[in-house]
Amino acid sequence: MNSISPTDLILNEDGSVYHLNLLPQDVADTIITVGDPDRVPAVSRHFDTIELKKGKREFITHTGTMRGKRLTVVSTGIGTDNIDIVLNELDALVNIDLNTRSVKPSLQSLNIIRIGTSGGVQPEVEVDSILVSSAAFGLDPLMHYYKYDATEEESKFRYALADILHAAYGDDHGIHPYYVSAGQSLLQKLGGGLTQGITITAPGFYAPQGRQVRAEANTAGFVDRVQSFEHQGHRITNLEMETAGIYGMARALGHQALSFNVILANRATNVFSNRPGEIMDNAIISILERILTL
Ligand code: R1P
Repeated sequence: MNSISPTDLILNEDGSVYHLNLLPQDVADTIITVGDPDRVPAVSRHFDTIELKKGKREFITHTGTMRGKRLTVVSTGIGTDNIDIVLNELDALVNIDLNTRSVKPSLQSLNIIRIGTSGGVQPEVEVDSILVSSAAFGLDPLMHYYKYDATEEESKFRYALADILHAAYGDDHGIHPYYVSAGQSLLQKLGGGLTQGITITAPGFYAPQGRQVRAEANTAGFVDRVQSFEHQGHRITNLEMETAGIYGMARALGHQALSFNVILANRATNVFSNRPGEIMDNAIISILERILTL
């Protein structure tokens, strides 16, 4: 049995994983991820009991039960660099024996469900609606650092967008998309009746999502280009900063992942929600109801 070194998998003095500050018994097998640490109590206040509250940096975790189902909600902060940490450490909690530092003989698959916020790119993606990501393009680099199985179909999507972006911005721009589908069993069980679409995960909020404020963006026409992308009848619906990393790491580690996105802005119509807090609170309730059916 190979032992994972203390610098490859760092543990705190109490044996908890380095950034999440959690022990194996602290997490449920259904895990809700949110970007904003303040969204953790907004989710856990619907639990009937809360057994645990822990945190470190932007990674706040509450575990409890809701109608008999044990749930963990953890904040990831912003970006797929944090997703690298959260998904690896959640996996270590269930699939590595932290005493012997060896991979367990029988691996556990977690359900990882994101409740996030996002901007629509198609005019018909309604502000204040909930969209579920059937798949995601990552324009961030995370999954280029991991080996994972992509289907032939996924590779075709990847190169279809790569061709468009490289033609627009040049090969040395640094945009190298990857493409990963949602966990199919979670999508089927939880995604019914909601708008489904392809999400773009960007490595930043401003120019990497085609925004122009004061620093001159090198991404002119970005929203128009992703809006007009179409492959086999599928279109890009929204932009955010975590979903592709979650889908990719879940694939690499053998977990099921699904991302719900509350659409707070529409980039095509330049509309921003005038009641984002209330919309998120309502979305949390309706997504929790779906999760309880698992
Ligand atoms: C940017 O404001 C943040 O909001 C979106 C983006 O993905 C990014 O993390 O999601 P969250 O509201 O879940 O953080």
